[in-house]
Parts: sequence; structure tokens; C-alpha cells
Amino acid sequence: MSDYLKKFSLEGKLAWVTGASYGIGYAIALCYARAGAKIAFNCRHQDGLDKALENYKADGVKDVRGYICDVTDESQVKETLSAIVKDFGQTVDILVNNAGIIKRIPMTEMSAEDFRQVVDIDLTSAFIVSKAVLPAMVEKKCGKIINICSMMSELGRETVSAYAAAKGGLKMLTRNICSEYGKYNIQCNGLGPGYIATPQTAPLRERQPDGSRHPFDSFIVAKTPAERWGTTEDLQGPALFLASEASDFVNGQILYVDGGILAYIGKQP
Ligand code: NAP
Ligand code: GCO
Repeated sequence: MSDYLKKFSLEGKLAWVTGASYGIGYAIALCYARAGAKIAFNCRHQDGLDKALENYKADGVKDVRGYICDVTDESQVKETLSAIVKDFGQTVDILVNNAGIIKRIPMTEMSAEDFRQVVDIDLTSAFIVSKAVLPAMVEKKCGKIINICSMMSELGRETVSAYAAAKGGLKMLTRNICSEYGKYNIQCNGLGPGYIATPQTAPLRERQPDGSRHPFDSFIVAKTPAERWGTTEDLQGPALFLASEASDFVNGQILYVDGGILAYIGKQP
């Protein structure tokens, strides 16, 4: 392997990808494993964890362990981190704050409880898990934190007020971790997926009763210069870059992987 490609290797590294039982997190963890990393992942549901472990093994990933942990619960996060370090015999080198939910409700109909739950999972959890892993990264003077941001870190749209507020905050938390811990050779960057085909966006792609495409599906395809939804595989290369030494002088950035949406004003009607 050429010296340049070695910069993208994760050999010997331990990555913790939150919410990686399926979807974007699963694809990122799989990519990291194939680049040589050991994988720790967590989710809230045992059936999802068991299925994910089957899938990782079927995909050839051997050094992977799953943990039941709600990332909004600081005591669960601390216990899970202790278990990860004990099980793997090393501290976390790469953290991907991926776990997230969305609630699509018009703001005036959304309860404060719903708003708080989205912000808790999509933003506060990244604070909680990053705060847990940072001390060991500071001691080692080395670490990578990757926050999964969104188009909604930059743009708003109807019904996603809580999600956009959380993802906008996650962009600024990314910049603040960079500012506070960059001197310890810790890089914190965001990955900003565009519209990706996962369970989270499945409702936006459902076929209509007459078999036609969902209006939002058609809208996104028209708004994307690539003229397609993204796949989780589209995110793997950029995620690997941000986790590897190839990005050691990249810090506080949000790398958008959106097929060009953010650059495009849209087709003339
Ligand atoms: P997804 O398919 O809904 O998967 C979400 C994952 O997070 C699942 O593994 C889920 O497992 C886990 N999770 C949810 N809440 C959790 C909690 N409190 N504690 C621990 N795990 C939790 O979502 P996705 O589409 O892969 O999205 C992953 C991330 O990318 C999210 O942050 C999302 O906002 C972001 N994103 C998605 C898109 C897109 O178009 N899909 C675009 C931009 C950004 P359990 O439910 O079992 O806990
Ligand atoms: C929505 C979608 C988006 C995507 C993603 C875009 O309802 O608009 O769910 O929020 O999930 O965040 O980058």
C-alpha cells in the first residue's frame, strides 16, 4: 500500500459509532472495520443490536461489539464507555456521534416534550458522549470526533423545527470542540449527509396509493444536481477521510455529502 493510502488506514484504532445498528451508522462502522478499525456500536433495542451483530458478521466484520445504551443517559454512556475500554483493552480513538431521530410536526402542533426529545438525542447526546471520551483523547494527545450533521444544519423546512435547531447546534458544538481541544491533536468535524435512503427518510419516499412517487421524493431529486437520493455507501469515503490521519489538519469543518443540493438554486419551473 502506498504511503498516501496508508494515511487512510485505521489499523489498530478503536471506533465507537453511536446508533450503528442500521442506516448511516452501520455503513460508517462497516467502512471503518474494512479500513482496519475495531468497532463498538450501541443502540436502544436488543433485537436491533442482535440483528446488527448478525449483519456485521455476515459482512465479514470480526472485531465488533454491540452495547445497549441510550446516548441521552449520561450514566449509561459512562458505563458503556467503561465496558468498551475493558472489552477492547484500549481507549476510544474515533467517536462518531451518529445516533439521531427526527419528528416531522408543524411547530405550532409540536409539544415542548417532543421538541426536547429531538434536541436531547440529536444534540445533547453528542455533548454527553464527547465529554466522556475526550479525557482519554487529551491524555493520548490524539483523537477524532465526527458529528453527523445535516442539510438542516444550514437550511430549514416545514415541520422539522426541532431537528433543524438540534443539527444547527451540532454544527456549532463541532466548532467548539475543535476550538477547545484542537491543541491536544484532537480533530472534531461534522459530516453533513444530504438526503439519504435510510429508514429515517423512508416516509419521504413511500409510493403513493396510485403508485406514483411521493411528492417529496420528486422534490428532492429535482433539487439535487446528482438527480438522485444519496446512499449510505456515498458517505463511507468522506467518513473514512475524517476518521483517518489524512484529515489531521482539518478541524471544525462540516463536510457536506449532498450530491450538490446546498450549491444549487434549483431548476427553473
Ligand atoms: P436511522 O435509520 O433512523 O437510524 C438511527 C439509529 O440511531 C438507529 O441505530 C437507532 O437505533 C439509533 N438511536 C436512535 N436514538 C437513539 C438513542 N437515544 N440512543 C442510542 N441510539 C439511538 O437514521 P439514519 O438515517 O441512519 O441517520 C443517522 C444519523 O444521520 C442521524 O443523526 C440523522 O439525523 C443523520 N442524518 C440522516 C440523513 C438521512 O437522510 N437519512 C441525512 C442527514 C443526517 P435504536 O432505535 O435501536 O436506538
Ligand atoms: C427531512 C429529512 C432530512 C434528512 C436529512 C437531510 O425530513 O427533511 O429527514 O432532515 O434526514 O437531515 O440532510
